[in-house]
Amino acid sequence: MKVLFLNGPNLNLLGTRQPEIYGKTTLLDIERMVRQRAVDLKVEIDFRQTNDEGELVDWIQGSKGTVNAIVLNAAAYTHTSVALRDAITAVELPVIEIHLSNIHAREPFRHRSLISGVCRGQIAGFGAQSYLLGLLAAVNLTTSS
Ligand code: CA2
Repeated sequence: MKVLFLNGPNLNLLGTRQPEIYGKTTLLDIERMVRQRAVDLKVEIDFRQTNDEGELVDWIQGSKGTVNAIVLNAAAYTHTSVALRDAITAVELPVIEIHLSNIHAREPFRHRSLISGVCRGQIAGFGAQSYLLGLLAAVNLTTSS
């Protein structure tokens, strides 16, 4: 079983700025945590980050037939990208939307996700743990279907 983790814009800055919102953990720390848990679960991980919307779309399209599920922190594109929504719809794979922060408790423009309706579910507000919860959700979806 293989799970693709995709991370959107500015998540490469994690742990370096705005620690009051996003914590002090870097994206590399999170990747290590995910990989460690994946060993126990016997899951192969592909973990990527980009600041480019088109690259995210390309990665989602290219994942068909190569992974069992996608765990996606689309960052700001969550709230703006019809292109991502369309790519998720087209790929016909379970996509789990995750966020570090509770987007529903933040500014009104973050309450709306354009991708929620085409994802299998959303995990938000648990900091780095959101990634581990996303991994568990992906494993459960794949092994119970
Ligand atoms: O809470 C999340 O995971 C978000 O997806 C993070 C995005 C934000 O636009 C979403 O509304 C919620 C922002 C990621 C940028 O992260 C930064 C980290 C450090 C410094 C600056 C930005």
